[in-house]
Amino acid sequence: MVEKLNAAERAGLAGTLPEWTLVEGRDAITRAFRFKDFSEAWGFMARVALLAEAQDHHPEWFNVWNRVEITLSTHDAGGLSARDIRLAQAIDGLLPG
Ligand code: H2B
Repeated sequence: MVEKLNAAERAGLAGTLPEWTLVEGRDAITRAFRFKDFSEAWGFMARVALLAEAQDHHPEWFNVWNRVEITLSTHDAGGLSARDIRLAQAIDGLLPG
């Protein structure tokens, strides 16, 4: 059983994942990414897919050409869990800078 984030963990979200925002109306976080072109966006998605498989935790996502939007939530928990934080941090780690 996966536990949802507690109040203290939620309070820390803005600090640990400043680029991610809470989704209105559901217990999930989201981040939008923009790349040079489709090839760059798809390359990023391929790297995210490998992370997701390694963590056995998978994104909900949307892609149009150079844009990728990723939403993370733990279906097994019915909301945000530490698995989402871990995957979001790993995704952020793929980006330059
Ligand atoms: N991804 C997400 N986002 N939430 C889950 O609850 C989840 C998952 N569960 N990936 C995993 C796979 C589960 O279905 C497998 C059986 O471990």
